Amino acid sequence: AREPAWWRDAVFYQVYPRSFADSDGDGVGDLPGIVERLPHLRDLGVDAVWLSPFYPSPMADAGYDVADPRGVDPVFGTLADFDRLVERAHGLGLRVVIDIVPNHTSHEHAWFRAALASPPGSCERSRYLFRDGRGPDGGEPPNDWTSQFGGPAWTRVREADGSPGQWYLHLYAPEQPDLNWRNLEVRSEYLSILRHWLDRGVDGFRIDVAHGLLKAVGLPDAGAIPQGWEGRMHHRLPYWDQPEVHDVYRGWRRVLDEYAGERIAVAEAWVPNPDRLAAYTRPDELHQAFNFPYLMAGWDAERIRRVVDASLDSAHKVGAPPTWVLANHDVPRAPTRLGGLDRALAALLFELALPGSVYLYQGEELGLEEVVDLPDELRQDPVFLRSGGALRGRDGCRVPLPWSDDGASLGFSPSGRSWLPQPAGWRALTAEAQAKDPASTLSMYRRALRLRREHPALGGDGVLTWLRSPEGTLAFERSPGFVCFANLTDAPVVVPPIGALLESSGPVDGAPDGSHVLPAHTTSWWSVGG
Ligand code: TEU
Repeated sequence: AREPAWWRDAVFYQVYPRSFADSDGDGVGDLPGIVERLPHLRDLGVDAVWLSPFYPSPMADAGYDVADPRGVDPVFGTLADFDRLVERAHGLGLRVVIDIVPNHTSHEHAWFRAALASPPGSCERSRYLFRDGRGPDGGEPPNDWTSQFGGPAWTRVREADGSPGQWYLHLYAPEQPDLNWRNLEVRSEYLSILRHWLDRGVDGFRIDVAHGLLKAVGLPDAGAIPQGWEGRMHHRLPYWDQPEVHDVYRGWRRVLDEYAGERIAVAEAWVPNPDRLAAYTRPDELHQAFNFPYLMAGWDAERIRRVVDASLDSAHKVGAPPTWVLANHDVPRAPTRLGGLDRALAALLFELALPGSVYLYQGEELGLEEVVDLPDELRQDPVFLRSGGALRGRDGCRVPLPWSDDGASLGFSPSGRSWLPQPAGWRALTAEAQAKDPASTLSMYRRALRLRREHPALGGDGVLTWLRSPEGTLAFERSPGFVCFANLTDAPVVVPPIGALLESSGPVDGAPDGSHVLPAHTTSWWSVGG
């Protein structure tokens, strides 16, 4: 039988460059720092690294405001550093996926500067979404859309003569003007950007805000927005998930397929409806989409089971591998979000046993919690800054990693500097300390990833069979000979004598009759039959 393509069951590890490892002592992580720490990823046992943006940027949104999509920001290093990173990663058997940000550019991108310097109606303006305002003198925004970071999604510019002029759309910060994907120059520019990085050897792309590129014709008002993730399940906002966005990805897929070695793309699409999400992964579009419905399911047996079933069903319909994700640089760290490290580790073992592909976020292998007590004056996230502090924002999951006992920044930087302070408790959680302790979170991750790679039932993106299990628990079987049993309740449960214990996120006690007791909030893996 043919081996399944590498990405169908791959484990990806997200590196957030500014917080991973610093090589030059400025307190901000960089590409040479990542190169030095690649052996950590090899030892962890992941298949691929996904790098968040490292492009030249004024950093209004931590680099998701890209001023030059073909370069490397000096704070992160040089293009030569990037080439070395790809070469070294490949040498260690790790693939490299990079972030691509097509929904918007930085306001300092050459195109946006040209748009500001050009008159309404010009070709330069038509690469973005400039519109006249409503109301007397055009003083009101063109429609009712709001920014994801709060406030109107429109900012008014001054025209060349100094008079108040048109408005431009920004679904995120004002420093992130949205591109006009009905402009053919925008489309060909991004194909050229893809080729630029494919030619440098990257194995794929993570597409930022993949569901946002196309806006409904005429930019109609959004009206009342249904509340909550579930509420938007059957609703379509005029700026998210427009059907025409799929044409863009058909074009991208043709470019990816021109390159040898299965280059892939994964959509960051916050689409609550599993079928509409899976549409991004039809055979002639992207390879994967982040499974945010799974992330949003929390730690609830019924909800998780429903999401798993819906995800597998939608994925199988389009022939794509499902993905599973518990953490990234935008959401509170899993132990905090789910209500404890025990739950986060149980959730991790659960997702690693599911068919398909898994995305990990740096620091989850160390069991890091959300840092909730960062001083306000150090916070940099526009979510925090633009809400005047009302929202805490995403800095708490972006604190630099603790590597060793070395210096004030726990091995993060040779100077001991760190752009955000690390909690004192992280001294006990360094990668170095955990590597020596078989009972540590890191050791469990390593064992689990090795087992996932070696166990014949755990590869591929095949099927699972649910087993009957007590309320508040989830049990499934994968063939040949593997059972995953998760206890999501607050009390221990008895697992019948099903086989030999392979791994567990908590201590499992055996009883004389061959059954086992699984503590609250624990997942275990079993070898059965044969
Ligand atoms: O995020 C897209 C997104 O919509 C959310 O995850 C966003 O972070 C949240 O709504 C804010 O409250 C992507 C990136 O992952 C994120 O870091 C960027 O800020 C955003 O796009 C804009 O590029």
